[in-house]
Amino acid sequence: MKYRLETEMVHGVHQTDPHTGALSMPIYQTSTFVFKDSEQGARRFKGEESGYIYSRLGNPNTDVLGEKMAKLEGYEAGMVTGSGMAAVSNVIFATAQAGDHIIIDDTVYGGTHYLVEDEIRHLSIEVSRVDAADLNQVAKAMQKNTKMVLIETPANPTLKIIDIAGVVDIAHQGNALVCVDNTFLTPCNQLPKKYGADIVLHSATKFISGHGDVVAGVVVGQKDFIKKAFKIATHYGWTLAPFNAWLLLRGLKTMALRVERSQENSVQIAQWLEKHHAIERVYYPFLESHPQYELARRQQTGGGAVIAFELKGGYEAGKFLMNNVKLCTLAVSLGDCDTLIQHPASMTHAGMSEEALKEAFITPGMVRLAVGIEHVQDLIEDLDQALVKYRG
Ligand code: LCS
Repeated sequence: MKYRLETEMVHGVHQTDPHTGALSMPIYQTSTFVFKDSEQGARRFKGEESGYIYSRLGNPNTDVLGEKMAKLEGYEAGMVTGSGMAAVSNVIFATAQAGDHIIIDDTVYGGTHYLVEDEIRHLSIEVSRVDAADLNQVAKAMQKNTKMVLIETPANPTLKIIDIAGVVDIAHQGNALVCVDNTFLTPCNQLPKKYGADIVLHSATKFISGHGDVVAGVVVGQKDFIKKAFKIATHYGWTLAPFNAWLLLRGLKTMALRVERSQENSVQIAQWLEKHHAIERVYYPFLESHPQYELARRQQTGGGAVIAFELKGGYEAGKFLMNNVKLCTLAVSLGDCDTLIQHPASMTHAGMSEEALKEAFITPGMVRLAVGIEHVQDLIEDLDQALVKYRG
């Protein structure tokens, strides 16, 4: 029986302990698993018998989390990694080798940008950076050896929206796979599979954890692809610890509620910011002023819980705001219960060149607010007291 997403997030894949009946899955905090005899060990290594061997090669907590995420995103299989960046690396390594070509949107999390620019290019994997919101640019960048197109939508930190179905159409004509980083929206708000995406990845550090206490990643896709990606992850050692997987399984149970609350807060804050005299511009997908509002409404079921904005006083005013909020916390990351505020140009995206920042429309004055689940009025009052104090 297939239930609605909110129910699947609570129940989903079976986690009750068959030995004790414990409702909450035990934490299999073990590095290795005991064999009955040498023959069994040999059979497991040969793949003739299913069963656990060693936690880098598989562990009940990490396996269940991968399976659950695959189910939620609507794919055949899933796996987890030690960080969101390990998930991005994993997808690139599983799709492209030296001599191949990948396309990546020009607005992505800083870490993803650095990975591609500082590491992947040196492995003789060709990379084209394009504005994938303009489908002509994707079509133009396609080459015979293009293996994968990687996009974030909404993009970090500008909230640019990319037409997933449009990108898939172009990529598939050239036999390239499309990977969507769905960190900002989660399956609660966007199912890239519906639009034909081949692979979905997450920084599970964000909404899946929800409590700011784990760094982790998720990759889901077709069985064969995940098998290949998993092999690579075990070789490179991108494994997630069992306890971290357990925390994420717990996080998933409340994800729908947290996402709902934080995005209700976000809508109200975005609308309030838009009317504030100190604010120049607000970027939030479900504001009618967002340049891709129609696309966001079509592709997403919610606007998410990240808002970017620019102050009339520019960078100085933004710095003042970040140093004078009392409830919003000055920290990077997003998707937590706590509202976090940060400055992309000097923090999450600080290592990008001036030119790359310009291409991505990450302006020096842009501030990013990752909205949490606090009472919205407290958040608005906190932002207001800091905004009105500024005397530029
Ligand atoms: N993908 C997206 C969209 C992200 O926002 C991040 C991290 C990653 C991948 C990498 O995940 P990690 O390895 O950190 O789990 N984004 C961060 C951010 O915006 N602030 O701090 C980290």
